[in-house]
Amino acid sequence: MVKSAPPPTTANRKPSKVEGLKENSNFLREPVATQILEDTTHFSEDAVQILKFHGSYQQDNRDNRVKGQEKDYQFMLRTKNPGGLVPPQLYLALDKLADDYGNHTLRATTRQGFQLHGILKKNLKAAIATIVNNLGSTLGACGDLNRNVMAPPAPFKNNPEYQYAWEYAQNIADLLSPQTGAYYEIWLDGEKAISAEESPEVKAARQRNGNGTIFHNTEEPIYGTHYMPRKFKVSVTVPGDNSIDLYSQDLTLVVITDEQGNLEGFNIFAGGGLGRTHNKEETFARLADAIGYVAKEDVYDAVKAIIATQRDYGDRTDRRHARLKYLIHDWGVDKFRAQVEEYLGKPLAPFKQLPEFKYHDFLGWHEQGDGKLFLGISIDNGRVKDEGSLQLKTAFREIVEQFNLPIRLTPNQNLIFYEIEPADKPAIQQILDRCGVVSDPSTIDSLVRYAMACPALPTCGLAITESERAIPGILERIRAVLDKVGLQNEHFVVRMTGCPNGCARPYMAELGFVGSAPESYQVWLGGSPHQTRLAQPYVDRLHHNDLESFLEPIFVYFKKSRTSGESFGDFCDRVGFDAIREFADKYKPEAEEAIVEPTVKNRKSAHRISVQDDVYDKLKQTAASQGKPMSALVNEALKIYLQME
Ligand code: SRM
Ligand code: SF4
Repeated sequence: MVKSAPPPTTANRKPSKVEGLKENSNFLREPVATQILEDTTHFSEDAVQILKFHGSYQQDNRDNRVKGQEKDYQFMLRTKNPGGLVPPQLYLALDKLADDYGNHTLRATTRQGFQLHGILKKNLKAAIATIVNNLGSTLGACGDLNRNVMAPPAPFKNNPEYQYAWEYAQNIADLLSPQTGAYYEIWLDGEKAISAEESPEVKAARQRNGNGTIFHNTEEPIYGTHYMPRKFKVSVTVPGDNSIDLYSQDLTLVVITDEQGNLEGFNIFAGGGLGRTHNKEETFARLADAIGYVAKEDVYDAVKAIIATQRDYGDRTDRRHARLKYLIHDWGVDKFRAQVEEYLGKPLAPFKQLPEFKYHDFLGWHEQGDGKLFLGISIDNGRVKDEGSLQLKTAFREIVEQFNLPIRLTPNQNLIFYEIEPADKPAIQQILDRCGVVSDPSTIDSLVRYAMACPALPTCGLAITESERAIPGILERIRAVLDKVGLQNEHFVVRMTGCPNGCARPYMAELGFVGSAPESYQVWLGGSPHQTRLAQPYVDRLHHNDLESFLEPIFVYFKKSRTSGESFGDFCDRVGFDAIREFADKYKPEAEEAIVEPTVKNRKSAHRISVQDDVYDKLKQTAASQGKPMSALVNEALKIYLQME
């Protein structure tokens, strides 16, 4: 085995444990190759770190934890789908795997991939082999390397910029794909699956040595023995389209074309990232900076130069300080650019002017520009399942089976079917209607439409609070408060995560909830409706029971003091937190129909109704479990009692 030289950043300091595991893994083979053969329910801690590079996380069902008993071990598998592309054959294979080995659901992710949850160790090999044999891959979906490359999911066939974004998302994914044979040896007994041919340009670029960007005589010319210091996230987009949340990425390329639509080159943004740790100021969410422009001929070398800069100078001693954002923060943009230019062997050109970036979700029926149609469907928090009258999983399977349609997953956990013959629209619509799936986005509550939540409990080992399971109730309650204060049609971007890692990008939301203690969230305000500004933390711990009393004054202030058409996030950013706090402190709810308080509490308002303590406690408990405000429950109950309905 040829090892690359130790990275310069670890020359005088102790590298983190994972660096040693990577070095000793023989390019991601061990200890996974040995332990997958063992008849056990789980891998060792060391193997788990290497398993991530193969696209799988060891988890346990946290709902089933029992003190003194072995955890209910299971595995999450994540697919890598550049630009969100899921061919029909792969979709059907994933749908079946979810039933055969998983928890009967598929989870569309915030980076345009799919996750399967609940797979047992004994079925892991069969599951990965099935994915690879059906045109998919999980290689590099997790781990310290380039993750899924994102691109706007809209299939605009008459807009060359969008086509270039897809093409380059795929090519950069290929360029930075790990080259080790470990994946095929372990999961496919050494058989290399048939996959789409790489572009010759990409192949040549991988081997080309630009001033030290690659290692020679090793299985991994770009990554070397130690791979990256940490995960690395890339997106490719078009001017004005922020569907991929570009400011949160390590690296974003923006397609620049001439007036005839011919590709000229790319603007480069770098240094975005969201993961942080509560109470550790040295960790923070950061927006990407504009770095420069590169002509299309040099784009692969520029990407390699950026990768080499982070690979060689990123912090390998402290994993909390290892992302590219910290390197750029510590160095400043100029020093970073200079190092990239050294690897590239030439200067980057100045950044080209861009229009304002806007968020698009592409939901509903649309023309795709060549006579065919595409259809974007909203999936609540990305969870594809059959439940009650909503048979989402069945609907998607039937559509793919009958019409053989390719899919693009969106960065907002939704899905787009495309290449639809107009003549097939009625039959597809019929399947959706029968399965209770909404295709007209205007009928979805916009709070729900633009919201996202990460999986959190019960699968995520890092979750502090609920997220995916809690957000439907939270959104209903936010809607109720908006209705109450007279903001009936208002909507804004709400995002929630069960911990500060930021998987549903809450720090870019107008209202972000970040799990901070059991049943409590840090609340972030002031992001923009198009995710171009970072929100800021407003309170550190809001117990979910206090949601209404917390939001009401802020919404009332927003209603009274907003400028015409101003969004909630823009308002919070403009007036500032001091003003919001001052208003909230002085706020007294206007005459309410019924506010229920325990008898011992204050009775100033003429409209308050007192109840006994035990009734109050029970009411509070029921309201929390049903995710409803107490006043709504009281109203419902009283109306029945008074025979008003
Ligand atoms: Fe994430 C770790 C889920 C997008 C930042 N993320 C995790 C793990 C694997 C938990 C773990 O390490 O044990 C979560 C698995 C939960 C589960 O039960 O499935 C997890 N992350 C997800 C997904 C599924 C959330 C979703 O709602 O869709 C997303 C999968 C994307 C994909 O297909 O590749 C996902 N994660 C993100 C994003 C958003 C993005 O990439 O656009 C971020 C913030 C952006 C960033 O990276 O800065 C994100 N995830 C993290 C971090 C913090 C990284 C950091 O720099 O500090 C962790 C923890 C870690 O790496 O140590 C993490
Ligand atoms: Fe888990 Fe935290 Fe990511 Fe949510 S944000 S999936 S709780 S790591």
